[in-house]
Amino acid sequence: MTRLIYSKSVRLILCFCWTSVSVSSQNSNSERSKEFVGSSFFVYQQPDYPRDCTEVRSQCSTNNSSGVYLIKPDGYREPFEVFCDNTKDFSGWTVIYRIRDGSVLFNRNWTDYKTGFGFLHQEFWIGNDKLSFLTSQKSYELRLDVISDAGLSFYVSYNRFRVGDEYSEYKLISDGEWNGTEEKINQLLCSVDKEDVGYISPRCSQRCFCSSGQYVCDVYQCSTNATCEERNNVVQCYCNTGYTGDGVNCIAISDCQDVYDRVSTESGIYKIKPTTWQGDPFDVYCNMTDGGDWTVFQRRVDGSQNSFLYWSDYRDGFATPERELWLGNDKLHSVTSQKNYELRVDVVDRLSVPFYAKHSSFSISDEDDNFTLSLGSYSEGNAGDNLNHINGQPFTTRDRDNDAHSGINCATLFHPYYYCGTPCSNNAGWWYKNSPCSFAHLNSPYGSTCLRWYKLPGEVCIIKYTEMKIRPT
Ligand SMILES: *[C@@H]1O[C@H](CO)[C@@H](O)[C@H](O)[C@H]1NC(C)=O
Ligand SMILES: *[C@@H]1O[C@H](CO)[C@@H](O)[C@H](O)[C@H]1NC(C)=O
Ligand SMILES: *[C@@H]1O[C@H](CO)[C@@H](O)[C@H](O)[C@H]1NC(C)=O
Ligand SMILES: *[C@@H]1O[C@H](CO)[C@@H](O)[C@H](O)[C@H]1NC(C)=O
Ligand SMILES: *[C@@H]1O[C@H](CO)[C@@H](O)[C@H](O)[C@H]1NC(C)=O
Ligand SMILES: *[C@@H]1O[C@H](CO)[C@@H](O)[C@H](O)[C@H]1NC(C)=O
Ligand SMILES: *[C@@H]1O[C@H](CO)[C@@H](O)[C@H](O)[C@H]1NC(C)=O
Ligand SMILES: [Ca+2]
Repeated sequence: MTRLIYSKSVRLILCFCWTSVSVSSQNSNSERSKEFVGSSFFVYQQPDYPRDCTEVRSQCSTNNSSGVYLIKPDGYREPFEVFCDNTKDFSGWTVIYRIRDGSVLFNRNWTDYKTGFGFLHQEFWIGNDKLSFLTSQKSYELRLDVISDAGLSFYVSYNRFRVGDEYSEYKLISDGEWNGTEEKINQLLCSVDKEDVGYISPRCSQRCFCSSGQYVCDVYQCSTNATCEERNNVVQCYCNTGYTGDGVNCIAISDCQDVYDRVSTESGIYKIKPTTWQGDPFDVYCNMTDGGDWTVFQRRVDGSQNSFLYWSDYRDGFATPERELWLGNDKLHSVTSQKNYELRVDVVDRLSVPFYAKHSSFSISDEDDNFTLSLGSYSEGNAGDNLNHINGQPFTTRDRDNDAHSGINCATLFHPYYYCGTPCSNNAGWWYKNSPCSFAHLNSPYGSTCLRWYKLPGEVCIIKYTEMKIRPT
């Protein structure tokens, strides 16, 4: 930790010290000055006003002294007077502000700051409107000179300085860097500005704040899972998507329990990154009812998504988290390999009567093991246990028959006189066994009698809605 002390006595002295801020065009070989290279100094371009003090200096002047000159920045309606400082750094500085003796009041309203006030030879503010036009022309360097009457004299410079227009409320626009003495400007702000203002340096290397008149800095470093950037005008470390924290410490959001605990208790779509997941964070729907924490991996609502799909589709997932979805067996495996999860299945019949079933544990193995289902016992609900039958079964799709039904692929099995007298085909990926392939067919075609939960009391023939989700126990 670096501790820099700026004593209160210096703060008082600052009130009487001499400060000025000036801007200078960084590129003295600008297009415009090149026009004059090789010109005779008899050329006198009266209507062509210099656009800043750098141009004043390069316009064949016979007198290079500091003083008041007329300039007219691009786009500004008329020329106006500025004070050009030609004493420092080989000159060309346009002075935008000076405080010297307290003769001019600086506590003023917006309009005054917009138009400018004071006297160019004494104390003044050039005016935000002029400053905006002036600094929009080229790349400008800002230099702040401070001389205390104790003899302390220093300056800080900023290598790209620009002020926006009135619509932006004259926002300070800059992607530049303070040169070397960044500390100094902050010490100043600490002295004259309000206390306890946190400040993070542009590259997120330091965090500083004012504490009882002392300027204190900490080492500040982004987590490897965070990025230093500006959001809503605030530069700091921000955790990458899929992580949460203050930017210095970021922890992965590994499932909807982490979302509930650290991000939000609202149901919706969130990015998660299970600890064993090598890829980018991915979207899941978190259902925060029934105590929260539920990571949804299957839902049917309207048949908008065809689910008669292939091994790779079921492996990678399909459809959209907010409507119909299959999260994907790879992702489901990576989520369920982190903690112990329980399962909840919701089934709504065609008369809109809701049923549910819970199992005490749920996980699936990886692709090498064909996403085999490991299910705990039926623990709660009113929909009945239709899943224990398929516990321990690998996953089957139309193109990968891993079921226990010899000679038949349950994923494509046709039932001529099946439930409710209407023929249908399973036509879905699932953990099938043998005869019957399964008592639950939650991925089968929407609207057909094959989309089914066998032991559902009441109206069994058509299911309107299903959702399968897990949460840590
Ligand atoms: C004014 O400054 C320019 C650029 O530094 C220099 O070439 C010129 O000789 C100076 N003129 C006088 C009168 O000092
Ligand atoms: C330069 O201008 C200043 C005031 O603008 C004047 O006092 C000074 O005499 C001038 N010098 C020359 C060499 O013209
Ligand atoms: C701003 O202050 C000036 C005096 O400094 C005054 O004339 C002017 O009316 C004020 N404008 C507003 C909008 O308050
Ligand atoms: C900072 O100032 C020094 C000396 O004035 C200069 O050599 C250096 O290039 C400057 N660095 C930046 C980033 O402006
Ligand atoms: C960043 O995330 C990875 C993967 O989640 C994790 O292994 C690592 O420890 C994290 N780094 C830090 C500094 O937290
Ligand atoms: C969330 O889960 C509840 C049951 O816990 C279910 O009734 C509801 O339909 C689900 N909501 C969404 C939007 O998935
Ligand atoms: C996975 O299924 C394939 C055929 O789809 C089979 O060849 C392979 O042996 C199965 N793997 C395991 C571990 O059962
Ligand atoms: Ca088979």
